[in-house]
Amino acid sequence: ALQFFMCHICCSRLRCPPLRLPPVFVLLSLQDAFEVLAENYEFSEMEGPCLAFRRAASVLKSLPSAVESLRAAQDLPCLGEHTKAVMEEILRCGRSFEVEKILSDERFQTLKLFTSVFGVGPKTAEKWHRRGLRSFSEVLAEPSIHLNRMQQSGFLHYGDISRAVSKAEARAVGNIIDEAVRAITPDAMLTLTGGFRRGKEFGHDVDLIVTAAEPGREQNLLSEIIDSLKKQGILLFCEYQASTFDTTKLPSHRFEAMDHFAKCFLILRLEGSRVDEGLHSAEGDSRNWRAVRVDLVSPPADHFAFTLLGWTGSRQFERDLRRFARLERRMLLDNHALFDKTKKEFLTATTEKDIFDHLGLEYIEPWQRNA
Ligand code: TTP
Ligand code: MN
Ligand code: MN
Ligand code: MN
Repeated sequence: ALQFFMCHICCSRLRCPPLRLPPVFVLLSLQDAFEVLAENYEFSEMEGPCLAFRRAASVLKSLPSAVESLRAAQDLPCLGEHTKAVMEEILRCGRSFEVEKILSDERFQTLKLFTSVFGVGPKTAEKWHRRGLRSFSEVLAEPSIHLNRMQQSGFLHYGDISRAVSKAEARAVGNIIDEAVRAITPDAMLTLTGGFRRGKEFGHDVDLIVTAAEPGREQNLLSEIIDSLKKQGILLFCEYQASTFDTTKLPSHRFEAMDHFAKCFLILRLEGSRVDEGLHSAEGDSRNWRAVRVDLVSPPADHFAFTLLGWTGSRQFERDLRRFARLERRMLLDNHALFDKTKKEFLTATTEKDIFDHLGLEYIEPWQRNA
């Protein structure tokens, strides 16, 4: 039987499944309010307003201090009418009727709960909700629902993988993969990317890039790493996606488009990382390990810089950078390449700095990319 427990207090408030309590509201920050609105639009597949609120949250984040007056709010860029109205309401009364309505909305709460499971996206969550399902136990007890492998692992390791990963745990995972890589070939290179490269203390997973010294030599690398992890008995889940990369294809316009380099989504068993589970602890649970989500991507060496820039994130930073490239420079940028539409040619890069140079931008340090 699948076992799971709910955790409401580990990682960031908005990432966690909502508390099923009567709607008693703590004072919301503007940023949190915008995130709730964005997520609600995402659940309704309304990309325009969703991105508008994400951008608004990002603008607030970039400010040296919190916006506390309507006057300060008036001068901010990138804010539409709707955003301004919500902002005004919160600055005036300390709360927003619209946001509170969403937070206490049964559909929003259920979709948030379901999408907190690894492998469950908005579409699946919506489908389960439409069938009248409201809790994990109802989903798991429903005979007509077929969970795919990823979702099964998502439920099985729910407690562990919804708990934040610390920097020390990310380092430990990095060391395990690094050892596996060095046993396979001496000339491969492992690079930590994602939120931890941006200097974050906690993350929801560990993102790593593995490349060989020469283009083409990376081909079997991921499969061999996976084999090694399997032999060590620490591979709890693996979805491997072979490369579909085509050097002649133009970079994608759409940010959420598929990544073409070989990659895998893993759940690893990390030994010696027992977290004090406190009240959440199941009776008699004294294991000395936790499950950790790991993403591995393996580009050919000559495309490494684009992958590093693309996977370092944040998502909002990547969106903004690609938008800037397209609108200000007539260039297409994605995780694989940079194409100059005026010159009609691909621009090469061996470092991230080369890419910023092509875009006519000063180098932006990873810790400055937390948009
Ligand atoms: P995430 O790991 O989702 O996010 P994060 O590391 O910034 O934050 P967290 O601490 O919550 O893990 O994604 C990191 C970057 O990887 C993000 O900018 C998008 C990119 N990415 C792709 O480009 N393609 C993919 O298939 C995946 C899974 C991620
Ligand atoms: Mn959590
Ligand atoms: Mn990450
Ligand atoms: Mn990731």
